[in-house]
Amino acid sequence: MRLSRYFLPTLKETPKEAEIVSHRLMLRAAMIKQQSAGSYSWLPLGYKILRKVQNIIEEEQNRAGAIELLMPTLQPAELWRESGRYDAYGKEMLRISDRSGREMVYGPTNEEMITDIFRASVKSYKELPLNLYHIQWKFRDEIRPRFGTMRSREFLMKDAYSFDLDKKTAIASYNRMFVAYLRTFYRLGIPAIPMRAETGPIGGNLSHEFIVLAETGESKVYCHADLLEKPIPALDTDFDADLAPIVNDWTSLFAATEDVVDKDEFERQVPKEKQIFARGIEVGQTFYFGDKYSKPMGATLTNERGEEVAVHSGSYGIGLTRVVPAIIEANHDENGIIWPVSVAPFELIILNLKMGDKDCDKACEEIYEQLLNANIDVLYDDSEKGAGAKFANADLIGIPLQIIVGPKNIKNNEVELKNRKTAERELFSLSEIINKVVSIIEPLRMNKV
Ligand code: 5CA
Repeated sequence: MRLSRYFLPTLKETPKEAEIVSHRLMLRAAMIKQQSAGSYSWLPLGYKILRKVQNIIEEEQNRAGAIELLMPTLQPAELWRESGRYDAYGKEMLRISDRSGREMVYGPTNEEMITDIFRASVKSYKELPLNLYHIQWKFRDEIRPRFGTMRSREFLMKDAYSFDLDKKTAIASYNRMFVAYLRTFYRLGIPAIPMRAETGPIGGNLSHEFIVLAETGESKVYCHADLLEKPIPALDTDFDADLAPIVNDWTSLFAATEDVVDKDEFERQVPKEKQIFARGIEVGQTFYFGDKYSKPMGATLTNERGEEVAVHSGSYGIGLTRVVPAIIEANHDENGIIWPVSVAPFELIILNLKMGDKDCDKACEEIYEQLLNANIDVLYDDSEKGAGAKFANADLIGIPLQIIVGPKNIKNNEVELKNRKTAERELFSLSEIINKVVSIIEPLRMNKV
């Protein structure tokens, strides 16, 4: 992409309304624009990141055996009456009626609708286990939408729903999502710690919130410091095997949100030097709620003994539009964002420090072509701005690698390669630079697991 043909209306001034760094940087880097309270447009740069986040989530959901579908945003109120949540959900649910007075809701979550899909077509226990997920916009009329897309009213969520014959197999499904989440958040550049959590309006009695430690987080959490060092399940993890050992390993160390924890118990169980009492961002949550929806909605199956039983379910959410600011909270400095390569909107930016200089222009065009051919996601800053403005802009939008092409170095057929994270700069000849870039970027795409 050439910057001169892109749409990137970055801001010089820091917007006053933004209270936390990720919100400020998302506005300044022209990733989002507020449209009304808690509702945002995703501008091209932000949308490109959101799509990369979505791809990683899909890859890991699919790897764990979940199957993607797509349900509508508007749902009939009858479904919510069947489960009993139409009245219970309260003011957070946006209620609408159509031209014939039919009551609808803008889905805050999809337990009811997925249970309806399940009961319409699954009849035999032999079709289980089944895990269906979608990535769709949700609406919750939050009292205090704030921090940009971190807590918004309209937000993009991945929600998966598992169906099993009994509690034992349902826990195995829960474990598959638990392990998939460890891998997903690691690849997104925000290793998240699973913590025992309150179940709220979703229900059930087994739940974990996946928390990224950050000072600006809204959750208060207690956890054991060794959880920060735990290895992430590897790429070759067999999702058909028993994953309980991995889950037990993670859950054997103390980790819980303030809502469910007894502080004395924490202080008794965790040695003083290992105690972490901190703030965190909840990027995902997993629930096992048994037959809470299947029973009232009649989602039953005949088991091996010919008995009719309500199916056991869980649901598993990730807020994509919250993940993006969470990545920024964990990856930035005073100059701007530092994207992990796995989600970077572009992997590399070419800075032409002197547009109109024949040698600079020629070198930039050649590098740009060669990088495209090498499958590097590259942005070429071919704007007429001065060198200082280009440096500041590249640092602000956080592209992991910069190739700096200036009139002095190009006389020796050399360009500079700058690493956004370490700020290291090194000179390379035009003949070396492409291979060098490929060798740096390729291993980082998967984020090592
Ligand atoms: N049905 C279940 C799991 S699919 C569910 O809705 N869980 S949830 O309420 O915990 O939401 C799942 C995730 O969506 C949260 O972990 C969070 O990452 C995200 N989320 C929830 N509310 C908001 C919000 N107002 N703004 C941004 N993201 C949100």
